[in-house]
Amino acid sequence: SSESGGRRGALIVLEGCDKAGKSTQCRLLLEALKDAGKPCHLFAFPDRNTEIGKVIDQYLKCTKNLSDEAIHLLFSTNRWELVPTIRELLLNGESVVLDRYAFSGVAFSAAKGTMDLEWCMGPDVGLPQPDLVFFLNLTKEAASKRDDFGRERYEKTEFQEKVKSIFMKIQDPAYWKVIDADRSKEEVQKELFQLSLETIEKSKNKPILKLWD
Ligand code: NYM
Ligand code: MG
Repeated sequence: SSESGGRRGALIVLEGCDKAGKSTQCRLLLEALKDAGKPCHLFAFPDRNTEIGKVIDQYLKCTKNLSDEAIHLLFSTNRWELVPTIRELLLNGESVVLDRYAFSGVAFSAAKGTMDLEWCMGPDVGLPQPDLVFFLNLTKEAASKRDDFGRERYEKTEFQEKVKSIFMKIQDPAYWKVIDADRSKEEVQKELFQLSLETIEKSKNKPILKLWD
């Protein structure tokens, strides 16, 4: 189908701090959409299976050190390497659900305080713009009741607070929806599913826009 005329799928992103329940909700959302007869695919960023993804995995596990700039660019490249696949699916009428995207890229990097926001956004300018971003918002109190952080880089309460404040700064009301993630997983799932169905309907005849362009 053509870029402007065809009936495309929707690009739906789940974002949030660590422990917000993104991966669980992504899985549940995919199942629900499939059960509703909506063709869809799930990808997670970072995609740790590619060559670049393997380097990112080592960095996150602290078995490899890289400069803040270098790892930032690798996270972005890890998205760009999947763009042809994502575009093809969307133009083929299939929806794509992403567990994290460029917003995590900017929020986690800018929270370090060594790179400014604009610089962080640069490499991701022009990525396919999501039709909907769910920001799974967990209060500090609710977060503290969940399982402890793992041992990966960035998994510290104080750092996560900085990350959250940057997420709030870069949100665009055109596609950003804050979801109360303090509720049960069933309640959250129901809301994500309903909003996703609406977005899939509304996006069908819209062109794919470019992020931060
Ligand atoms: N992360 C994720 C970044 O720092 N930049 C990015 O561009 C992306 C996509 O990687 N703490 C961080 C956020 C997480 C970590 O993500 C691993 P996950 O979803 O736990 O695999
Ligand atoms: Mg994690």
